Amino acid sequence: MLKKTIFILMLFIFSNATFAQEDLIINTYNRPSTSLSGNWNYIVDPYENGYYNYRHEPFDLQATPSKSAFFTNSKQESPSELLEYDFDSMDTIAVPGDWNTQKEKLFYYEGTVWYKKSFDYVFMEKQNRLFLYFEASNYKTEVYLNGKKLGTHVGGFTPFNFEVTNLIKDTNNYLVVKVDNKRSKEGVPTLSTDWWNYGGLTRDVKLVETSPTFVQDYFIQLDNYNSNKIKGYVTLNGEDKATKNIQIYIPELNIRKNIVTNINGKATFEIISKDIKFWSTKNPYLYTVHIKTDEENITDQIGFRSIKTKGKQILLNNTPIYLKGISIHEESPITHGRGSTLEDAKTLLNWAKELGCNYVRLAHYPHNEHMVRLADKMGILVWEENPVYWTIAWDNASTYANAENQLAEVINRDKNRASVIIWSMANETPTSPSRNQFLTKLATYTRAKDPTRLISAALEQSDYNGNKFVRTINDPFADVVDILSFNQYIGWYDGLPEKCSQISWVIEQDKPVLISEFGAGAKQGFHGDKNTRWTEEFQENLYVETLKMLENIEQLQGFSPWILVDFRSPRRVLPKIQDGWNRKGLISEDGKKKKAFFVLQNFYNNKN
Ligand code: GCB
Repeated sequence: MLKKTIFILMLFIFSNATFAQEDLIINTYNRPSTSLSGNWNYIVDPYENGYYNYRHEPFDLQATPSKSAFFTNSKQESPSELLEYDFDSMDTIAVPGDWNTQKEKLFYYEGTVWYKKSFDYVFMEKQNRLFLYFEASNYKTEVYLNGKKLGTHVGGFTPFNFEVTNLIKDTNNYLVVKVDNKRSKEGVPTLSTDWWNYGGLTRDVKLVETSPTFVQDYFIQLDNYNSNKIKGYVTLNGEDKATKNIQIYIPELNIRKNIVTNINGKATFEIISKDIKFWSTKNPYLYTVHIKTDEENITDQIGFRSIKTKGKQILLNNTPIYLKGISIHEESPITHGRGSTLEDAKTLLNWAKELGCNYVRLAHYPHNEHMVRLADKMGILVWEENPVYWTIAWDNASTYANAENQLAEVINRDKNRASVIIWSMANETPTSPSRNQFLTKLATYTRAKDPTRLISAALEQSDYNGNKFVRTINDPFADVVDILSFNQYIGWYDGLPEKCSQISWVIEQDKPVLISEFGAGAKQGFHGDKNTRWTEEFQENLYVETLKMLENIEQLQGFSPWILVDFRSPRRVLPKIQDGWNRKGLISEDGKKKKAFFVLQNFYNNKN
C-alpha cells in the first residue's frame, strides 16, 4: 500500500514537473508563427547560482524571489545596488543551436546555461491566443516569461508548448530559459551513450498565434485494413470547442466531410473514397488536406498508405517491401554540431537516396521535423526511436513516465507522416524482468496511441544453445514487437570480418527481421590490407562479408547499417584515427565517401 502511495505521489510530482503533452499543438510547421531564432544573451551557470539561493532553495519556489534570481532579468537601479548579473551585457549565442560547437569553451560543458531573449509582439487579431513553442531543448528546461514561470520540460528531442496569451505585452517581453544538459542515472537517455550530449536550445523557438478556439490536434490516416477508408479525429482547444462544425476538405479527392465535435471538443470521422492514390516510396504522393473551422483553415500535406506485417513480410500498401536502409544521427554535415535545419536534412537524406535507400533509421532519439517532412516528400520510410538506450533505471517510476512522455510527444508530432512506419521503443537494452515490463508497457501505450504503425526495438543477438557459431534472438521482448530487429557486430567487436562466413542463424520468431545495425570503423583516406583496423579496406570487406552472411536469414526484410556519416562521440578517443569521432560512417564528417559506401550502394541497386 505504502509502495503504491509513493508511486502515485511520484507520478504526481513528476507530471507536475513536466509538460503535459496532451496540450501539444500539432503541425506548427504550417501555422502562422513568429520565430524567436537569432542571437540570445546567455549566462553559463555551472553552480546554478541563478536558480538556487545560497541555502540551495530554488528561487522560483519562493513567494517573493530576490532579484538575484536570473529569471527576474533584473537591472541595477542605482549605482549602490548590488546585483551580480546582467543579461543584456552578456555575450550572445545563436538559437537554434547547441552551445558546444558555437563556443569553444563550452565544447565539453554539461550543466546549466541561461538564455534570454527580449522581443515585442503584436497580435494579428486582438481576440487570438498565443503559445510559446519549443521544437526541442536538451535536456531539462525551465521557462519563464516576463518574470513568471511557465513550466518545466524534461527530454531533449521533442516539442513542448506553453500558453502565454495573458502574459504577453506589446513591447519589451523577456523570455528567460534555463537549459541543463547534465546527464543522470534516472534520465532518458541515461549516463552513458555513444553520441555527443549537445546542450541548449537546439531547435527553433517560436510563437504560434491561434484563434480563441483552435484546431489543436488531428490524426488523419488511411485505414490499414480498408484502403478505401481515411479515418481519424480532430480535437479543438478553447471555450467554444463543444458542438463545433469542422470540415475535412481534400480538394484533389473532392472530399468535403463535415463533422461536429463532442463535449470534449473531439470529432472522429471516416471517409470512403475509391480514388485514393497511395503514398509509396516510388510515388510519394501527398494530398493537401484542409481542416477548417469557422475561424481557421489549417493545411497539411498528408500521404495515405497502409503498413502491416504478414508472417515474415512487411507490406506497404499490401505489397511486400524490402527496406534498404541506413542509420543516421542528427548531426549537421554543415556545422558539425546538432543538426536542425532543412539544409541539414536535405544533405543527409540526399546522401541516403544516393546510397540507394528507401528507408532510414533515425537513431537514437527523435530527429527534427524537417527530417520526417522531407522523408514524406522524398519517399523514404522512417524508423523513429525513443532514447531508451543501453542501461536505464528500469525500476524507477519517474524514468518510465519520462520515457513514455517523450514517446508521446514524438507520436503527437509525427502521427500524420506517411513516411514514419516504425516506432522503436529502445536500443540494445539488457533483458531483465523489470526491463521487459518497462518496454512492454511502453509498447502497449504506443499501440493504444497509434494503432496504425509497427513497433520494434533494436535488440541483441546471442549464442544458440551455447554454440558460438550459431546465433539467435533470445529476448522476451521479441514476442511483443511487430518487427524483429537487432544489432550485430560480427567482424568488428566480435572477431574479424572473415568470421561472418562461419556463422549461421536460427531465428524462431515468425516475424520480419530487420538488422538495425552492423558496421566497422574506418578513417576516410586511411588505406591498408583488409585486416588492418581503421582502413577503408577493412570496412569495405566487413560490408561484403556481412551482406553475404545476413542473406542467409530467411526472414530478413532489410537493414540499416551503422551509419551514414561519422559522428562525434566522447567515447572515441584514439588519436589520429578517432579524435572524438565514431568512425563507422560510410561518409566522413567532411562529406567524403569511403569504399564501403559503394559496396552497399551496389547491393541496394541490385536488390528489388
Ligand atoms: C551500437 C550502438 C550505437 C553505437 C554503435 C558503435 O551498438 O547502438 O549507438 O554507436 O554500436 O559504434 O559501437
